[in-house]
Amino acid sequence: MQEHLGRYTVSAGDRLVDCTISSKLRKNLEYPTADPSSLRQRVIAVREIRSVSPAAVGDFVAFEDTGDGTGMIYEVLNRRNKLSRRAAGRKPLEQVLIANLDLAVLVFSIRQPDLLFWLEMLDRFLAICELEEIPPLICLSKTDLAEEADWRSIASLYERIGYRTLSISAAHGTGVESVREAIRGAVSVFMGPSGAGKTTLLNTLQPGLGGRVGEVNRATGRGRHTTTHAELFPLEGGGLVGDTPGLRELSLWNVDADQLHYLFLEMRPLIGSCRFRDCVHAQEPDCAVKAAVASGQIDPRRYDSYLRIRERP
Ligand SMILES: Nc1nc2c(ncn2[C@@H]2O[C@H](COP(=O)(O)OP(=O)(O)OP(=O)(O)O)[C@@H](O)[C@H]2O)c(=O)[nH]1
Ligand SMILES: [Mg+2]
Ligand SMILES: [Zn+2]
Repeated sequence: MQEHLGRYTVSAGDRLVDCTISSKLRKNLEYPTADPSSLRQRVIAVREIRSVSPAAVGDFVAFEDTGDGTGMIYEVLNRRNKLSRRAAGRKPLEQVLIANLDLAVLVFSIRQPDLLFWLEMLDRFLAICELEEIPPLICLSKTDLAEEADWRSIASLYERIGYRTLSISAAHGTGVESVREAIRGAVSVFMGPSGAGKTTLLNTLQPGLGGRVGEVNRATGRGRHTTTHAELFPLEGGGLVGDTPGLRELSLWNVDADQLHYLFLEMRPLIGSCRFRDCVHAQEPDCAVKAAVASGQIDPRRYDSYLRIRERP
């Protein structure tokens, strides 16, 4: 059997150590107690992102240091939070995309690819951020390709819910300074669909921060997954920031369908006001959430996302 052993770059003070992971860790997700004398450092890169691994970018780990630039991770310390998804494939496996975040920068382009196709993914990201208590920052990108009227209503919708939303154009440099301020001093990661402009925005913020920039396929309007692995880079002025490969889909991991309404901020105040105490706001009569959709207090598209995520997390 072929196995992909992940390679991890661990930042230890001013050194980078190329680590493998102990077979014990790979097989056993229960971690032993930390040896107090061990080095506790953060993983800053995962080379093999497709493999579902016990360690993720952003993790603090303990590792055996051979002193020659290599080592072996034997423990992953408790995570403050994590962005994960259900790994592709039939087995229900968790794939942690990144751990211990201060901020998730959700980059969605207004055009190329079109925002409307990806709003459900944005809602999925926001639900995960609520679950993990990671503050999200929504960046609507490529404003140079659209009229303000095309995206203003979507920006205001998310702002009304309570999400900070920036509209930016890396091409014209608009809004870039606000992003720079938002991520300064924080550990953050840029996520979103392929081709949304994550890498371009990172390179605009600080040359070399992002990797290679891809061409969006003009025919399909889709990106080509130019960025292939997640990695954190130090920011001038403090903090770490990571680029990630664009996602095609985002399956929620570990979300109880009956609790999903808590992850939609605008639904929270209505929970408990429906006729049935266990109302999931789908088929039930006298549902406060559905009434709010009908009256325009809750956006019908957000409600749609809620129903779709309930059906297929
Ligand atoms: N017009 C315009 N094009 C942009 C802007 N930002 C990025 N692009 C273009 O969009 C395409 C994709 O950009 P990338 O930065 O590679 O996108 P990405 O989100 O990193 O994509 P993946 O790495 O595949 O996830 C490139 O052709 C960029 O030149 C922008 O602000 N305006
Ligand atoms: Mg990229
Ligand atoms: Zn209800």
